Amino acid sequence: MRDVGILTESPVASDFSGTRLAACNLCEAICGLELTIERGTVTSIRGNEADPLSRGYICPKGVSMADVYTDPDRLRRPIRRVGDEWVEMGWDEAYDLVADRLAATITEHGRNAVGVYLGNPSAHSLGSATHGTAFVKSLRTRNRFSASSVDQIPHQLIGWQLYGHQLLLPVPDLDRTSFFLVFGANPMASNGSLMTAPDFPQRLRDLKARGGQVVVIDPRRTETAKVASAHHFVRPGTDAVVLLAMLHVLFEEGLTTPPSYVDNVARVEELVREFIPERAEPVSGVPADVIRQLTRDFAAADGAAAYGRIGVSTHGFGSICQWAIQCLNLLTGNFDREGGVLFPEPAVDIVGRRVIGPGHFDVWRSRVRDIPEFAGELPVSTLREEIETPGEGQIRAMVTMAGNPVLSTPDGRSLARAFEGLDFMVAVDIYLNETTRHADVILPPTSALERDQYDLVFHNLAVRNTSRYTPAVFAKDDDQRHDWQIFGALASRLQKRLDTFAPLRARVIARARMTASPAVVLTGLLATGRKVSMRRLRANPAGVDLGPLRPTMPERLQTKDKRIDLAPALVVGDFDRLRTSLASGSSAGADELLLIGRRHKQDCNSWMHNTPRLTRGKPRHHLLMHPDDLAARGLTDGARVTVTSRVGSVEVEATGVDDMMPGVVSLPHGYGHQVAGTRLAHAQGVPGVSINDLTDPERLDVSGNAALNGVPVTVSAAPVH
Ligand SMILES: Nc1nc2c(c(=O)[nH]1)N[C@H]1C(S)=C(S)[C@@H](COP(=O)(O)OP(=O)(O)OC[C@H]3O[C@@H](n4cnc5c(=O)[nH]c(N)nc54)[C@H](O)[C@@H]3O)O[C@H]1N2
Ligand SMILES: Nc1nc2c(c(=O)[nH]1)N[C@H]1C(S)=C(S)[C@@H](COP(=O)(O)OP(=O)(O)OC[C@H]3O[C@@H](n4cnc5c(=O)[nH]c(N)nc54)[C@H](O)[C@@H]3O)O[C@H]1N2
Ligand code: SF4
Ligand SMILES: [Mo]
Repeated sequence: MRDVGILTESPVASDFSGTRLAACNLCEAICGLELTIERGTVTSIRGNEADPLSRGYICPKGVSMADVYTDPDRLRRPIRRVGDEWVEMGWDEAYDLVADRLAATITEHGRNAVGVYLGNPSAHSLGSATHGTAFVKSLRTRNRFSASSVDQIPHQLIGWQLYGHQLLLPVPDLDRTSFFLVFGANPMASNGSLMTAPDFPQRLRDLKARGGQVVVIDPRRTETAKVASAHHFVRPGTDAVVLLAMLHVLFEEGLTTPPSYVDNVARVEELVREFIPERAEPVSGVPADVIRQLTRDFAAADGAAAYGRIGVSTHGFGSICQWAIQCLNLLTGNFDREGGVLFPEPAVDIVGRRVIGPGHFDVWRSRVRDIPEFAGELPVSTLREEIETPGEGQIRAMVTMAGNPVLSTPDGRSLARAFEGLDFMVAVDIYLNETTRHADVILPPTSALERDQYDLVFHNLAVRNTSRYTPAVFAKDDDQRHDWQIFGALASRLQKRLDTFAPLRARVIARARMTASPAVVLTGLLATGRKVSMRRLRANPAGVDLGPLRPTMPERLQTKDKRIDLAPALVVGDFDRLRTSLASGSSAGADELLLIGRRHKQDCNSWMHNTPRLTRGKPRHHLLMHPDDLAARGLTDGARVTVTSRVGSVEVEATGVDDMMPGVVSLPHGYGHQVAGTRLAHAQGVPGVSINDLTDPERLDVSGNAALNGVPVTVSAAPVH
């Protein structure tokens, strides 16, 4: 037997040879990894066969975990901008500088003058979950933003409205379902989202081998569509009418079997009455008979799960779509049943224990555009104007944490300009990039292999109940800091400068909370859950299996009356906007195309482009369009084209593929690297443009989530330079 480090949880010594277990933090699949280390250097990474959830799976990104650890471009010590130069500085000096500047901003202009943006890797770090959120709270600003509002806010809003908590989200029972209906997700490339399902490809093969069906609704014939039983094109932004027509058919044909704890079914029947499939067809491009048959097949299946992700979340009617998907599952008896959709029961019940609050909506609004908050956050689409518009409450200092909003949020180019106008900006990030280069100070935390990991968020969304704690593989250098240490240090320094009159007891408690390590906090959380102890997790670093998903309803509902109101006012109220949009017809003009995004297996949002392992091979940055759309514009395959939206314009190569629905074009997000000078040198050489120089911050769902998909654009030959 090889030494897999069981019970030896201290980081490896510099001359260590053997294997160690770790967890991949690059996507929601949270795969368990086995690292082979020779004399302190990682020589190979593979999937850990003994992991009860990921069962040995690994994707190309997981293999590059060690590249992040060794990357000479990765920041390890704080840097500060002096003129056009970046100079290293000591941690205490950096903390003091940041605390002084933030405290001065708050003293002079008030709490809301500090804006915060949390990026995606925040959700993948234990320290960020235990300490980052507390730091953000301690700022007591209303100007909180995150990548959630370019992602899954509609899910959270609907989870809160229907089930009483923003993170009480049912997950497809992928391993037992016999009908998997997918709207706007491409798990073959993304490895699943709000559905932690490592080794999605094998799980899908198993599903089909059981005789199950997979049906994909997507404007592109994606990698997932290609292995599905059926695929139907849908015009971007129009899924709501397809879903509502499906609900219409359920009622029309008497196929509804809602659970006893659901109210207002009749109200839903009334709401969807006008949405006949024949009306959905011309709007969406999905034939009426397909909608009818799909509904019948779904209702007849012995265990069916409807699921929708980025394609129908980052959508003008994301909340109606996510609500309708819940209704499909609820009304066909597929909610809270094996083979349908179920709620995971994680070892740390972040929902029931209120580790994260249930949610609220419209308790305050954005200052400039009057847009409601959700769960304490404002839509990131409003960030630029909150920085640039003078007046009481204007953002004058920014804190970004593990995010790159210049590439990942609508009209990122203008956001970059706004950052330049700030009085002060600090970024907690491991790289100098398109966003962090606008900061005055960058505080780089340790990277994933240097810290302890437990997935507080994703065990709550997984297709099987498991629990896993992996201690840091490598020790950090003395002059490195973990993210939780950075948040703790900043919070305490700010408190000293600002809360001098707070009661001593309150200050002591706050300080104790921020100085306990994430592992200590986790030990306490696990103890309250009583499912698995820290001791057991430490003895089983591959993870502990807690079994398949089980029915938990209605006990687990977080609503006051333990019932589900199927027709919440917020959703019903949004139907008027939908009707108006339908009455005004297609948003695209004669010459216009609709732009959507895409993800590739080897991409990781806007980062990881400085590892050659992931960037070699066929270029992935091209604009994909249907060959007929190319020909109609006199363009040929590979031509350089200008793509223009209301917001901006980019030049990029176009490729003709009949995988695209005619009238629809696609660009991946996270490209368009532009950091001049040192570091990120490799990413700088990665071609491509940022799709978010075209997406429009004015296009929002009722939840405040950005409608990144379905942006009207024109495409023409690029001028010869
Ligand atoms: N048009 C379009 N835009 C999109 C999307 C789309 O589909 N289409 N998708 C959206 C979605 S779903 C998301 S989640 C967002 C992502 O948006 P963001 O979260 O803003 O962007 P990321 O590219 O994930 O940026 C990650 C940042 O974290 C840093 N980082 C990596 N690891 C760590 C760490 O351990 N600690 C710290 N402190 N920093 C770290 C990286 O250097 C990088 O700067 O993009 C969104 N934007
Ligand atoms: N390899 C890789 N994996 C990732 C990431 C990554 O960057 N790279 N990012 C991670 C993150 S942060 C997230 S949130 C998840 C996202 O996970 P997914 O949602 O599975 O990822 P996408 O590939 O964005 O899938 C969105 C799909 O929606 C389609 N679409 C666009 N517009 C519409 C529409 O109007 N209607 C319909 N029905 N479909 C539409 C697109 O063609 C695309 O196939 O992936 C995660 N995993
Ligand atoms: S699927 Fe996701 S978690 Fe698994 S190895 Fe790939 S990037 Fe990492
Ligand atoms: Mo995301």
